[in-house]
Amino acid sequence: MVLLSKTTTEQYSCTRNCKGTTFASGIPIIDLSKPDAKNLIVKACDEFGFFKVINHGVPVEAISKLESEAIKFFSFPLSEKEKTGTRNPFGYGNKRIGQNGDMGWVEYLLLTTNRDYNSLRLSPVYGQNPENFLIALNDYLTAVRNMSCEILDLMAEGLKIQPKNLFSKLLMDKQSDSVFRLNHYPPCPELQASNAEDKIGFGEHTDPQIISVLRSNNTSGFQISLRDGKWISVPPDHSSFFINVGDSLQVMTNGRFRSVKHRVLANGFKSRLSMIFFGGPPLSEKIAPLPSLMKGKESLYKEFTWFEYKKTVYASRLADNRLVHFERI
Ligand code: GA4
Repeated sequence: MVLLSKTTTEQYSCTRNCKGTTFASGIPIIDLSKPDAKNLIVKACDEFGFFKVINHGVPVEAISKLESEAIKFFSFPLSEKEKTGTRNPFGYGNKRIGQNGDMGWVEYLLLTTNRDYNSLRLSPVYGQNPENFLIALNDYLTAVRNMSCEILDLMAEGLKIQPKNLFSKLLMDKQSDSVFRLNHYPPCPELQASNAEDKIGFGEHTDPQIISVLRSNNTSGFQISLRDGKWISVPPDHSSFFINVGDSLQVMTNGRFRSVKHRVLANGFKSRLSMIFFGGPPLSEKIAPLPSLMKGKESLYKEFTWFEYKKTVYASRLADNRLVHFERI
């Protein structure tokens, strides 16, 4: 049994599964319809950089339509999926993550969200009627972007930052450099043996952007790392969203909020499908600690543009700490 501090909404209760992974049945849960949401969001970001959102207002149909389009997409033969354009960085990818040698038990589709999907070749792989894929994608992204902005506004209010859209306006900007990712983790046959070791689906990393919004089907595998370095499994919940603080938000809060390290373990029997929206700022945006959050403390980071940070991100391996290059010594 691992003991954790009392969280925003409930006491973490942890059990160990047969492989010794700590399973947390309680993570901070934020009900967006409740008046105390803003304070609970701040508390969850202070403690974990991670929380689950319920009563989020994203229509169930928007989620299920995109999910079924994604299932159709991933069920095509590899050669067909590759015709949609291989990742560079956008497009279809299989096992290779990024450009620097990271591998995982995963296939994915990585897309820009600037509402111009010309980069996507409208191949029949996107379904009998490829337009349906784009409509589902657009509906989902609109709803999830709006929810992300609501969360960021509540966060700013909770932090007493003015104006309250200081974070959300970066995502609403036409030039916002946000990214969307569909990840499919097929069942991994190697894991079916009773003595099999864990296998990495998507290796440990932090997300570089401001905020990440994850939704998955009901297959487990997602884990977060606590401040003491222990990994805990997050029980899946297909009707909720999971929110991660990204590196840029860590910098803007001068290290107060933590960009949470996370990873996905492959499953021997069930497919996992996840959809992640990474809310990022425009390329020219300057990222630096907000003076109102410094309160006499020294700035921990040098100012950089999102463009500069992205260059560092794409030159790095998944598990690297990318912010060290921007820390003040
Ligand atoms: C992690 C978060 C997002 O999935 C992503 C990833 C990106 C990629 O898949 O191309 C990176 C990774 C992510 C960080 C380090 C580099 C770049 C893979 C990788 C090895 C789209 C992102 O923005 O950064």
